[in-house]
Amino acid sequence: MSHDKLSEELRWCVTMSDPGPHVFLLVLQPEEFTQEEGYRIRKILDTLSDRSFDYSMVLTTHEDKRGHMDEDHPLNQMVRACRGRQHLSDRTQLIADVDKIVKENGGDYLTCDVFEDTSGMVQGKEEIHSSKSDWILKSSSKEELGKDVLEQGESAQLNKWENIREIGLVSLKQERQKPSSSHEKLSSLRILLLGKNDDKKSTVGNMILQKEAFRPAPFFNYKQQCESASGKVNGKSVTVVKTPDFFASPLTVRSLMQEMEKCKSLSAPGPHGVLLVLKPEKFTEENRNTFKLILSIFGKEAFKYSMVIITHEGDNIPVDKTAVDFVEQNADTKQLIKICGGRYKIFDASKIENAKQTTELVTEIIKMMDQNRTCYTLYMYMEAKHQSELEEKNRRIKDLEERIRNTSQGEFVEHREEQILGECIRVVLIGKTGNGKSASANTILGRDEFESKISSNSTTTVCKKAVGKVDGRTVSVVDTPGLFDTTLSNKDVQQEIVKCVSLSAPGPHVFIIVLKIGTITQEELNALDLIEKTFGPRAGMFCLVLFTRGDDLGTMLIQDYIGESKIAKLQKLIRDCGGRFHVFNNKDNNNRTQVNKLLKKINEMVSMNKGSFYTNEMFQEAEAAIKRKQEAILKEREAEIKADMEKLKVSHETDMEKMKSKLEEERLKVQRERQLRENMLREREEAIRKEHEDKEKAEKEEESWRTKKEEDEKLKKEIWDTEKERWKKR
Ligand SMILES: Nc1nc2c(ncn2[C@@H]2O[C@H](COP(=O)(O)OP(=O)(O)OP(=O)(O)O)[C@@H](O)[C@H]2O)c(=O)[nH]1
Ligand SMILES: [Mg+2]
Repeated sequence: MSHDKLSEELRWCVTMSDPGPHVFLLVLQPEEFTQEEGYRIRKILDTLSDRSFDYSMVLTTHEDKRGHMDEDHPLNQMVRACRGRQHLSDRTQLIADVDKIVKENGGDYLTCDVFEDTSGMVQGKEEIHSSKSDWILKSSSKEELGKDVLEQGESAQLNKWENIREIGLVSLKQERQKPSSSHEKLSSLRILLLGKNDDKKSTVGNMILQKEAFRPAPFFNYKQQCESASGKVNGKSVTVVKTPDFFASPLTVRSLMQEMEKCKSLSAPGPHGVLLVLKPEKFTEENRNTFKLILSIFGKEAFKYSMVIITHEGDNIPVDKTAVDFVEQNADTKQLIKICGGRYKIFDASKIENAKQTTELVTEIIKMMDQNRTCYTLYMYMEAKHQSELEEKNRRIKDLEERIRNTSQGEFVEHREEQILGECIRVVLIGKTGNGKSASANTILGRDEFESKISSNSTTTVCKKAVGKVDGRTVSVVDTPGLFDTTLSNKDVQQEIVKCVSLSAPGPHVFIIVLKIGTITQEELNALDLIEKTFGPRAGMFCLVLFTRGDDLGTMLIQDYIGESKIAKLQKLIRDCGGRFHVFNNKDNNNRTQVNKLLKKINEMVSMNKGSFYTNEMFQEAEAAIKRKQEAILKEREAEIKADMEKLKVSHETDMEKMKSKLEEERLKVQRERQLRENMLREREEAIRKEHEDKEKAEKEEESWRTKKEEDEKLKKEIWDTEKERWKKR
């Protein structure tokens, strides 16, 4: 590991064990431990404190063979340096050993003043001493630590992050208690560069360090990671951390936060200045918001450590004037500068070697440090994180409180009337259109609350509730439309039922099924089925049948009317309703006896039900049962369809097979016939050819016979002529 890297790592470790470690565990492997490693460990521990070894213990992870080792073996030397403390890997004993060290040191731990730059230790002995002097002994008991944490309202169960925060709380207390000296802090100035343009950030970083420490990434190679470089400015150590281009990258807020945490660890324990590098002409509102987002991830405190760096190029333009003009004109930049406490600096990127610019910037950062009295620390980051979590929790609590308030207020409004009137009996009237539900509701209440009239259409179209007194008892009545008439869809019926059950919240004590004396149609009987199905099997205990048009009964008793009825479904319905029925003559609405008798029956039912009532859950249960039944029917139907399909398939396949074999037969027949025809044709051709050949042969023979005859004739003639000549010559 390079010196720079080692220094960086140490700084991070020191930050993580803030306010200071109680124990250093030197984890060593006996057989592989060399003299050189021993020197290195001593160097690191000496750098941290003169008394580091008082807090150290050797932990060997392998079997201890020290007994067989030479007295001067580097491991033995290290154990002696650690005041003879050595531990073999045994977890239970380890804690006891650590406790022993803490006790021996009187509960002290090692700490360092705001974790000054430890890079000095690798650069020269003088600096090692100055760094060493920063370390002081601090005392803290567990109780004190717990108190700090409790002051911040933390729970006892601290998770990993909360532990870091716990450390941070103590650290901040110390930071705040300590007067800050900018010159002390300048010995390790840490600067974080944020910005869209990698080129510009590199330029600014190089200008600060006065060397080519950063190289801008080629435009096609976007740099995803933070880079850090250190150097000396006016003899002081400066670390610059360049962040990646968070603006152009497709980073999510989460990965952006992770990357920012990495950047922060590179500038641990925290940057003294966060420089927002921007190019005047390219700065947009979107960029400003991204800057704000990044800074808000660091927390509100981060703005106190921020400064806007405006880069400008070209000697020919009076830089200051243009940039100042720009700042004046560009509202987005102006706003960003404002939230950064009005701090901004204009850098001429074309004058990279101009040390004056760097000195001025460093002076500005020192000024900022003097104002802040500390650097931006891990604590602040954790605090910001914690704060935003707290705000989110508070917001959620407020939301919940609001909802609870609204709900209880709503219920209060709904039940206020009932509460004023006292204990309430909740009634819902259901039944076919025109059966007299509204008229019965009016009779119960003793006033014309609901519209009731003869009509071919539904008079009542929506559920409505009214409250009144019956025989000194409060009764809330919900009138409903003809829910079980065939005109409404199942979904509409269900919605209306939920509504009417909710209207009589927390649930109706009784459903009054309203029927009228007279002919009961098939449609009405179907509706009765539907009522039973819809409300579920448990609804019967909350139901009562009310007959209207009692005036039509004349002298007949309702019991006789029911007894004489040949409609089995009606009998069943009354049975299912626990034998509860009643009759109203709504034309005689001043007759309170009929109402009081009804209420008596209802009261008996309520006491039998021990005051329980029908709830939406029961309805949902019934609904679910119906759904299950429907699904079962559907499944059955599906199975039937499947079986039918299967049958069809089989018969189709058989048909197909038959068809196929028939087709094959046909094909073979055709093939055979064709073959036959072809054979016949071939034979015929053969015969013709033969005939033709015979004819040709005969012709040829005739020709040859003719030729031979002619030749014979000719020969005969020649012989004759020759003979004739001879005869003449004789
Ligand atoms: N004679 C007589 N008529 C009644 C009785 N009850 C209701 N009626 C009449 O029947 C008709 C319908 O009554 P409603 O109360 O509107 O019936 P409903 O069930 O509310 O009807 P919808 O609101 O359409 O569902 C009205 O003309 C009432 O006057 C009764 O007991 N006797
Ligand atoms: Mg009505």
